Amino acid sequence: MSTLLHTTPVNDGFFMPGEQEPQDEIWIAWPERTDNWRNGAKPAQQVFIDVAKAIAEVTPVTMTVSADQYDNARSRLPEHIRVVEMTTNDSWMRDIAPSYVVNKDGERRGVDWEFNAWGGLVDGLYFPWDKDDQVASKICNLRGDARYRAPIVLEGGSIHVDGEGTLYTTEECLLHPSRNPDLTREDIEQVLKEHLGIEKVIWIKNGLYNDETNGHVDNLIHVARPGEVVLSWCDDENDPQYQISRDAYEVLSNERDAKGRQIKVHKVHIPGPLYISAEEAAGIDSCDGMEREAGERLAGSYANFLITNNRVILPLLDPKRDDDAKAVLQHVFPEHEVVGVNAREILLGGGNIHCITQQVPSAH
Ligand code: KQY
Repeated sequence: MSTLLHTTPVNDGFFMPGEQEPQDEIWIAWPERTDNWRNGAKPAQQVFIDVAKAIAEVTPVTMTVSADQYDNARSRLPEHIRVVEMTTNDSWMRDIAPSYVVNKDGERRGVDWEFNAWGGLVDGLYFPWDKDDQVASKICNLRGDARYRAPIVLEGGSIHVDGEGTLYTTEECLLHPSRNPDLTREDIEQVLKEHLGIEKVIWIKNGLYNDETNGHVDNLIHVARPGEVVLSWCDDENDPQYQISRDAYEVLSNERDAKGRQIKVHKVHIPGPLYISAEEAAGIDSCDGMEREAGERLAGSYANFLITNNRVILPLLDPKRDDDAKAVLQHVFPEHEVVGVNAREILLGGGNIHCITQQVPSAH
C-alpha cells in the first residue's frame, strides 16, 4: 500500500539522486502495441529481453506486462527477472514510472508526474494515455513507497539531475505549449525545486533533431556525474543536428552547475543519420500520432544509455560509429563495464535504452 502525501519532497528533506548513484532495481515495461512496434512487437520484445538481461547481471529487474502478454513474457525472460502484470498504454518506463527521491535517513519516496503521452491533445503520440498515467502510482503501491503527485505534466526523460543540486532540461520540451501552457519558466523551475530538491536548472535550447518527444534532454545529453556531461555531437554542417549540438555545447560550457563547477562536456558523435526503411515501416500498423513512414529520420543517439551500478548499457545503432561511441563512454566511465546492446528496434519505437528503463535508487 502506498500513502499519497500532500506535502512536497523538499519540505520533507528529500531529493533525487543522480543515476550514477547505487540502485536497487530497474523497471521496464514489455512492448506490444503494433502501431509503434513492428511485426507484432516481436523484434522489440527480443531487444527488451536483451536489455533486461544485461541490466539484471548487476541490478534486479522488474518487467511489467499486460495480462494478454504475461505468459509470453514470463516464458521468454529468465527466472531471476521478476515479471508483474500491469496495464500500460506503451513501454516508456522513464516517462511513466516515478522519479525516486531519497533523504539522509535512508528513506525513499516516489514522485508521480502527470503524463499526457508527450503532448496530450495538442501533439501527443497516442490517445488514451490513462493507463500510463497510473503506472507511477501502481509501482509505488507494489513497492510500498509513499508517493507525491506533482502538479505538472512532465516525463522522466525530459530531465536529468546530477544529485548535487543541478537539473538539465530543454526549453523545447518543458516550455512546449503541449505540456504546461499556463506556467512560466519560473513556475516550472519552482515545481522542479520543490519536487526534486534541486537548486539550479540548466536550460538547453533544443533536444535531438526530429525527436517526437518535443526534445527530451535524455536523447541529447547524459549526466555522467556532477560537473560532467555526455553530449550528442554532429560534424556534418549540413545536418540539422549540427547547430543543435553546437547551441547545447555553448550553453553547457558557459554555465556553472549548482555547486559552481564548470561543466566538462564529452562529445559523442550521433549514429547515421538513420532513417526508417520501407520494410520496417511496412511492419508497423498506422497510427494518428506517430510518424512511422519509410524515409523518416530517426532520432538516434548514443547519449540515450543507462547507468546502472557498475555498468553502462549502451545502444548500438550504427556499425560505423558504435566502436567510437563505446570508446568515448569507456573513457568517461573508466570504472564501469560498458555493455552494448543492438537497439535499432527500440529506436524505431521513438526512444532508446534510457527511455525504456527507470531506476529505483538505493536509500541509505
Ligand atoms: O524518454 C524518452 N525519450 C521516451 C521516448 C518516447 C517515445 C514514444 N514513442
